[in-house]
Amino acid sequence: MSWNATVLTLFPGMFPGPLGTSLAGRAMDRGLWSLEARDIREAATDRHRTVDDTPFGGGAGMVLRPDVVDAAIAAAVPEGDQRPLVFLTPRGVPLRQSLVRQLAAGPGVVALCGRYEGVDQRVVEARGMIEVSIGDYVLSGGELGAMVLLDACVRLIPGVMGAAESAEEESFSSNLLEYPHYTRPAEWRGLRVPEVLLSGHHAEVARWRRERSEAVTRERRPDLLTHSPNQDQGRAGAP
Ligand code: 6GU
Repeated sequence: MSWNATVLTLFPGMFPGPLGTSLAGRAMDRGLWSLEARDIREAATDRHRTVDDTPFGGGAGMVLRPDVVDAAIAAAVPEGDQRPLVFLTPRGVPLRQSLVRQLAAGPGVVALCGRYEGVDQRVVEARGMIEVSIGDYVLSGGELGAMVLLDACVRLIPGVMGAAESAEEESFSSNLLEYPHYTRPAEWRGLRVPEVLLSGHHAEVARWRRERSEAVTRERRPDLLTHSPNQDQGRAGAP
């Protein structure tokens, strides 16, 4: 019973891409998760294999047709599949670690990558998709967003990370950014590592790190200090 990702995309050749290397790639080789990229175009029915059309109401760009997207999902996802369907789009809710934790704890994910101007909203709603964005900038498609989402989930699958890289202390477990890190040499180009880190006083080290975390969070991400931890991004339509 491993964690399974299905990606629906017009560019299946982009996968696994970076997910086939490093931590995620090794975890895939060990059978801890799997990735299947499916070409949305295979669900087109006309002889030109059309997947998109012009937007009702006018405007630039093209919109993926609901019938084609629905057929692509039906072909890729077995009846009764329990995996949530995530649509990667710049108009989605911002991806947060709370949603990553929920998804990583489940059976996997089906990720729909938008291209062109978007996807007909009727199939997004009919399929109960969670619309997710990875940040406040515009990408040319959802594929890189899907890779970001999958990387974030895969590293939380039990057995993927060693004890060494355990997720306990990291940024967004605590709603604080991480403290700065240092290693040898203790002096480099005349720059000393903060002395407290060389002191061997574990309580003092912990206090210093906490203080540095709070300071950098106030400076760079004051918004993180105003929410409570574990804000939820539940499944659309779920109780
Ligand atoms: Cl998920 N897709 C696209 N196309 N642009 C984005 C995004 C996703 N997240 C932020 N910008």
